[in-house]
Amino acid sequence: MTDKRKYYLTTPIYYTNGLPHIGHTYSTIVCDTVRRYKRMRGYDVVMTTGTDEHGVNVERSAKKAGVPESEFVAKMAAEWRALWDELGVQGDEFIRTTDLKHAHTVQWLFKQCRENGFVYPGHYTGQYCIYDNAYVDVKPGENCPDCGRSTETVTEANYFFKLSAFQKPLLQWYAKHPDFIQPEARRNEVLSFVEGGLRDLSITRTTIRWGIPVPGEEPHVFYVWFDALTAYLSAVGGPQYEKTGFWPADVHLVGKEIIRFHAVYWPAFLMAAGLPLPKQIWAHGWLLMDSTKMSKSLGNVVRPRPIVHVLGMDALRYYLLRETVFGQDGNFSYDALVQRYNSDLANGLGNLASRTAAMIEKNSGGKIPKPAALQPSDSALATQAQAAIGDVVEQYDNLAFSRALEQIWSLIAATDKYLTTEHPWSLGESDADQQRRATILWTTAEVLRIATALTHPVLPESTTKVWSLLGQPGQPGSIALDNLRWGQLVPGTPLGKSQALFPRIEKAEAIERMESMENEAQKQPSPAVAPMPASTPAAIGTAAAAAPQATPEKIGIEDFAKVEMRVGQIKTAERIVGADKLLKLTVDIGTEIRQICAGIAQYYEPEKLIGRKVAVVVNLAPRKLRGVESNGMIVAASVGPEGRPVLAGFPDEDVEIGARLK
Ligand code: ME8
Repeated sequence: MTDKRKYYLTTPIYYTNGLPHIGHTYSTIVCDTVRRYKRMRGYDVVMTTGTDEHGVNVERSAKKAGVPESEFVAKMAAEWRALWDELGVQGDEFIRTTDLKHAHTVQWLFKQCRENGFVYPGHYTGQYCIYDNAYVDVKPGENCPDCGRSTETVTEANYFFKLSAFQKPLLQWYAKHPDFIQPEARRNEVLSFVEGGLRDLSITRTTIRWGIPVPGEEPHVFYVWFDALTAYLSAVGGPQYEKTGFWPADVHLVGKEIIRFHAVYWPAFLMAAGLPLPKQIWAHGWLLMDSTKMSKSLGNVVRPRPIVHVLGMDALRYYLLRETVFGQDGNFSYDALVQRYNSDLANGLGNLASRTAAMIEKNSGGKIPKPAALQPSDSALATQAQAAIGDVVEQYDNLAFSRALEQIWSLIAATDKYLTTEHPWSLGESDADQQRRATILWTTAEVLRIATALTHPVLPESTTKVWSLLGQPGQPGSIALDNLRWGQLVPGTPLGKSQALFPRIEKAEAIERMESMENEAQKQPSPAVAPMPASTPAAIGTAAAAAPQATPEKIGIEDFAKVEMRVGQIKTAERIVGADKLLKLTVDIGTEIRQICAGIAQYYEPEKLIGRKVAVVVNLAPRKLRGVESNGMIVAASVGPEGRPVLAGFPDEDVEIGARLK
């Protein structure tokens, strides 16, 4: 049992139809900084990030890459994860919307909303592009903005969420919780949106296949935001959220373009289900490139990897938090990045740390010296450092990162100035001089210790190095900020090994290296688009049987365990008019009778299949084949060059229907 205060914060879950750029990196680094800071304040913190993997765009991207959606999103999610590791992001939970526990949470939330009377069946009408298989946001008669082809007005069955019923409750909630939406400008924007009236929301689709099925209502799948937002709850226990104690979230941190979904839809879904609401939604500004929002669709993106490669992860973290006022838009430029790196990190923190260590090494045998009585100049610095502790804590609390860093850096600048004024290097060897030098060096090292602890949430890698250089035990992240005080640096502590911190770099050269890496990266196909091994099982129901491979891709047992295969018995079988390769089967899988289409019509007589036991993949997302719903897949070997299907079976024993194949 822990009696620590709990704190739960989230990044948006990012779409997997692209790779992360530094806009996404910004949100994630902010969250990671808050997470580290809150830990240092004694909270039991959970931070989640993750990937939003369903929907038409993923369906399309996977199709373009020529791979199944599941394979596509798995590769992309792995890339996102790897990148966060490289940036020192300590996410506690990486939630994917294709996780089973997430599907259960979405289905459960829907059930709660429905039972409480806030969900009803209806019809959605929109302009549909048959070529792209998606609704597009145009008027009747207009062409598809993506492919230019004509669109059709299509009406499909949907479930609707009664958002209109929540106008009053939401306005009351905002009034009672004035800090719910931050910053103020976004709050005003949301208020006027809600005051203008709310329309009910379509939350399922029957034209999309790649989504979480609505139980018992196939082919309905959940549509975008009902699925995505619920990830915040899935990450901390889903229906069992009370057990983890992390719901409601303390803050959902998002970019300003998705504030409405978070501050209107999400609280309405939660109210409808009778669940507690998050405490705050914080919408930050955008990183701009030449005054335009950096975004995948515009293609004006800068990726984090080249920056981390050339300047280190802390340089990017520092730049993003120092250069932009949190909440407002900020411009990105390589020039300003390298400028900050050289002036603040190499010449600022890095230089102070290495010269302090060198002076202690030389004058005090590598041990922290013992100070004598402080002079006014020492005390002035002590006062400034002590005040910085309280101020910086307050600024972190208000997510005012740039101000926090500004204050720490003015402490560093004051210390540089102090050293110049006191010039300990020109003191002699008399007792008084030695004592004075010891006092100056101790004071300098003490400022450095405090600045290091305060900067740790932003610069985890380099502050850990400075910490050990000062001979401090453990990690700066494990100290309690509430106990940080001036005067705790213990004389006699041996210094640790010195390590390179921020080597100065020539600006033009650094920019050239980063830009050329970025250009190279832009030319590469995304990992999910790169050629991948074809899938091997001769699956009937999929379009084509794959050729055998010389070296199939290895998977772990946990991957295999995701495929739920069971013994099924064919109950009925019939041909499908207009589809000469397909049979429509009904199959008993123990718990229910499923309708499954199988591409075996040219090789098996339907009537001879009745009663036959077959292996069935039961947890495959339902799909339509030639307009007929198929909910599962029959397993077969693919034989010969034409891929003749031979049903897998159980000739030796009368196996029980529903038995799992493992
Ligand atoms: O919207 N500047 O995902 P997404 C700052 N899946 N932040 C930026 C940015 C920029 N130029 N570009 C992106 C989605 N971001 C949904 C979210 S949440 C339940 C579902 C950041 O991949 C910012 O946090 O488009 C923004 O809100 C998010 O990335 C959008 O990521």
